[in-house]
Amino acid sequence: MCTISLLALTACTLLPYTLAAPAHDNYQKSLEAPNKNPDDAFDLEPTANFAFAGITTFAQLPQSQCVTESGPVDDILVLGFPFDTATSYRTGTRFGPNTIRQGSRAASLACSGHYNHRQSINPFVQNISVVDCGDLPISPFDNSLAFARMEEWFKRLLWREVKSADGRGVKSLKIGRVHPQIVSLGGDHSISLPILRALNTVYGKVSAIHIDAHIDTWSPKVFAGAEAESKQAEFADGTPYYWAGMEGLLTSKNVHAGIRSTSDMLKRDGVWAITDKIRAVVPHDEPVYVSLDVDSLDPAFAPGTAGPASGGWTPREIIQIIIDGLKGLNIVGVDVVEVLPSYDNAEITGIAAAEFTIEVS
Ligand SMILES: [Mn+2]
Repeated sequence: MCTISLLALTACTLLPYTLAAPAHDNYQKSLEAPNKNPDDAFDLEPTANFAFAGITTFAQLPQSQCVTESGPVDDILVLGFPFDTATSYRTGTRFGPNTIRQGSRAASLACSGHYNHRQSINPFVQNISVVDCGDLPISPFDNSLAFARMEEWFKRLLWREVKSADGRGVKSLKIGRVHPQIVSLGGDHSISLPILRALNTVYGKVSAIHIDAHIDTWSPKVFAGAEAESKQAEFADGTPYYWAGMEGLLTSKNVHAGIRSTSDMLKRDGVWAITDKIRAVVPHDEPVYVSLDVDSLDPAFAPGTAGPASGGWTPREIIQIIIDGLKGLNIVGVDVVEVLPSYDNAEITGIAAAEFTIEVS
């Protein structure tokens, strides 16, 4: 009988082949290739397993020294922000960009060489050029210097001419020319502020879709303390959207999603109610910025993050919200932040963050 154990099942399944198959059939090729001319080279055509070969860039994209080179840039630029000195709790998100890159190795394989089955597109071959620009050089010693430099680097990339003749980047109605779309990998969440300051020079006010466990609009007087006696202490991972609002970088049509106090809405009304709400608030034809903090996930799905909060979403829910909630919006910039590898067992958070980055880009 073949139902007693897996071992017995395997033995019974293999037995007929063992008896019926000729000694040298073509069912599987042997690495030794005994009938092959020994002078022939091995077949070295790329296979699916090549996802795990070579140097790690995001989704195995070509790497470009965008920051130091001059001339036109590609349509979409993946850019790392190894910065975590504005973190209020766990430190170490400066290593987040490379964790997301590592997580993307499996993601690119799952997408069959970048083909995205969920959205039925291959974002990397649709006449759009995408490169991994590596990480920005950011000071870990002086946050005011770091913020100024993040803004300036971002601005310089944003204002570079786009390579493709038909301008597949993001068109600014305000400026009337095409700019690259920059996908930022964090880093703690404070990086959103210099990015939004830089985007403001091209797009003016943008509407933010901020997906996070926390509001990140804390009053600096509360977050840093009323007696902080340091202006710089008011710029932290819990205050970027407070400052973005106060500095006039945002429209009045913004969304927080994933905040723990709204988890009941997901349970009560489901993912579709949240996507409907996002689409009802955010304008469809005006510039939108998407900021995705991985702590919006439950710590079960994102142990590697700086500010974990229980009772969060699943990756499946966030992916669905990205696909259906953001469809057709005029997205001018994206960040995926707060990945912290030292707490990230089995690359759980890095893989989820990579998947989000692919879906949202
Ligand atoms: Mn956050």
